[in-house]
Amino acid sequence: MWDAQTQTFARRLALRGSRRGVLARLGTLLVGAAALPVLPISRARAANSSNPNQADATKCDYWKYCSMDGFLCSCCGGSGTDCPPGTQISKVSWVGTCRNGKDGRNYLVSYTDCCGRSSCGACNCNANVGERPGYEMGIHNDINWCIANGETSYHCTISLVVGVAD
Ligand code: ABN
Repeated sequence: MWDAQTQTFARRLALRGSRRGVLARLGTLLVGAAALPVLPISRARAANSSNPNQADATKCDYWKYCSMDGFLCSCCGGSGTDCPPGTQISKVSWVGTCRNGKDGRNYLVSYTDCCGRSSCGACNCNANVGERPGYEMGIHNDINWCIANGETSYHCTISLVVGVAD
């Protein structure tokens, strides 16, 4: 049954065009399918786990972590807003817009990596709301921004509410 169906399909395909044409279309299909998982749009939309009503800085679903990508400094000897001792704040930040369930408003939040010590490894948080690829630098989080510093090793990430967004 499977053989018969495959045979019929192959015959129809052969009748419709040249072998080269069929191979070209098949190639396009394969390349397209392989590219799908790396398309930035599918990755950016992948996660929206933040909870507008969560306000615990050690929890990844804290409302202001909606564009976070990294280890939470509040789990690494620092706080939600301060780098841990022995680390330096990165010269480059990225921003996101997150909704605070307390007043229902959207806030501009900046995220900054803390540098100079090896990876903290605790409370990994990857939320990514509104995140875009590197060519939109200010909203790209999936990179070690400590590369802008003398001390390039990445430890953890902090975040600050910058202001009301709407
Ligand atoms: N901006 C946070 C980060 C650091 C290292 C690697 C990926 C993401």
